[in-house]
Amino acid sequence: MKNLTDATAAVLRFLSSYEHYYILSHVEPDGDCIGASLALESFLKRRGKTVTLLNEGPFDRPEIQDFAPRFHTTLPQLSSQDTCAAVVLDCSDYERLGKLSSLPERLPTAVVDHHATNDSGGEFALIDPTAPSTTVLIQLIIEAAEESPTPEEARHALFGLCTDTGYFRHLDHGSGDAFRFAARLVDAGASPRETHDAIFGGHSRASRYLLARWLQRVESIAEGRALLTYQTLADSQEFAPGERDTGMLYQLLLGVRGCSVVAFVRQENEAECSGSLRSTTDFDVAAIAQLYGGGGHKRAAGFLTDQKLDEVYAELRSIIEERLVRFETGR
Ligand SMILES: [Mn+2]
Repeated sequence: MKNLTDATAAVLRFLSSYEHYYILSHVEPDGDCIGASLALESFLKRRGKTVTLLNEGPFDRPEIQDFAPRFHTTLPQLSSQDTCAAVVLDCSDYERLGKLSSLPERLPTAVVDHHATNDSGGEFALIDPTAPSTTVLIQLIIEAAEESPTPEEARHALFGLCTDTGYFRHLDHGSGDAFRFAARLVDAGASPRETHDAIFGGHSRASRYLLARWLQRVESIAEGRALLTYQTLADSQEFAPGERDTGMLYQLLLGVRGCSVVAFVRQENEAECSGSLRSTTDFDVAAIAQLYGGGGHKRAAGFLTDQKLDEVYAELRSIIEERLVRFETGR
């Protein structure tokens, strides 16, 4: 990670300067932005501040659903604007705040983030694309105040760190920092076992049957180097209320010997299909998502299209097959 001493001190100064803080984070929240929001809320409160947590939602992911009642989903009425400020977490640009995106423009704002595409400058920006999670940056702020996180803060921070690193599975050589941050959180009262259960447990039985359906349909292309599957509208109706553990699908399929690319197409409604792609090599799935107006990262990308399910599935199959051959022969 970068040397963040000055940026951390500046944000800490910002967090001392106002009475009330609005903490905002990206739509479709995940464990990192929720964990970062909750850890920061606790830290500010014990320093005598008041806090409003904001996130548009939806709180679809099972591991964060219990926290949903603590978040306001719509713009608050600002009363004493002079003593209020905003902190935007885990969010590469304000558009990703959804309906709440106008709030930071009306208030003094600090930004804490680890997205490479975040170009927010400003005096109060703590941004490090090499940080494994936003919660690690919140931890830095707490530790810079010469305080240890409370057990509650440590739990929320480890929850975020484990979410964004896939419980450390996505970390590669040179990621010792993540473990040093984690070690201090465990010393401060967080439990790796409870964190694992919180992130990976709690699924409905129907979600396991849906997983079985996806697995039964898996099709192998390019001699098993890519695996494809899909979900129809009828599946969604059969396995309502539709909790989807696609993370487990990717993990199971990418764990198949020889497989390095996974594609999943889902019929969202009568008019639209979504596609999700994962890769474990330099094979660029974002470039494929972009063909459908989507995007993402080289190894994880997605898109939404108005093409029919069988159409987009067949098309995706031949695009992946063709590109995999080109990728492997280096042409
Ligand atoms: Mn994050």
